[in-house]
Amino acid sequence: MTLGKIAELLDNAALEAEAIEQISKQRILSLEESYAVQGLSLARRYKRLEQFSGIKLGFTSKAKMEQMGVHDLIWGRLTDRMQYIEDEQLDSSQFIHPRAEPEIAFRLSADIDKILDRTNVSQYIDAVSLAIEIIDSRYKNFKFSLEDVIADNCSSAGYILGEWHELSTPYAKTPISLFVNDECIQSGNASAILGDPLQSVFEASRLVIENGESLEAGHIILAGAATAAVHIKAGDKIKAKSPDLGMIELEII
Ligand code: OOG
Ligand code: MG
Repeated sequence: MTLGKIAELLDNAALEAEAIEQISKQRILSLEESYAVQGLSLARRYKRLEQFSGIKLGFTSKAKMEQMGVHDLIWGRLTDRMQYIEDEQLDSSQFIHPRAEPEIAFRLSADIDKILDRTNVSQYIDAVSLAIEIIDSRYKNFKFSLEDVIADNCSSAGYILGEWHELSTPYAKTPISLFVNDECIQSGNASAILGDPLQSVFEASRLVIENGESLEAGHIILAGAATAAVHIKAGDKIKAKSPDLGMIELEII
């Protein structure tokens, strides 16, 4: 099976909301090949006029690593088509077995041209927000190897951003909880994300530079989930909350 064919299978699985067998059960992919498949499947989205909108990191918290049994940092690409706004309803029929997870998002104010660190980050990032990521593995039973999930664009399916706050907001240790139908299902802390979610920005800038991807002003970085993900279904009302970053609500139909 060629890398292009694998990209086509994964892209069609997402389009048709139909799960497929894990690629690793059919063909061994190296990490490099997995990222190449991801790039090829994104190229198919760009051809349909979806626009690159940023990158996401995955497995940046212990809660997520333990839930999914994968222990390496991964990164994927986001597009404008994946963004939902709060008043919009999320149509569950467009997904296979969607899950929601609470995250922190950062907004870029300048194009990334170097690896960021604490001394220069304020020249590149101007805002932070609470976010909900919708993940939806294209593999049956939401089961995958590291290589599988990378090829599948790290299960990226959707994201919702809360209100933007200045970078001086005390977000780094803010408590974050996720409610389904007003019941708190997950609670954690932003510091679960690599010790400080800003660390995800540094990692993202390194990955972007190393991989020749361009991350520009206006794009976003999703730092990774602070807690394990929860299943969502039609009829659910999802809410993420932080005392410092506010609240996001989303209705699933
Ligand atoms: C892979 C994506 C992981 C995160 O925030 O850790 C991720 C998955 O769990 O399906 O988005
Ligand atoms: Mg995530």
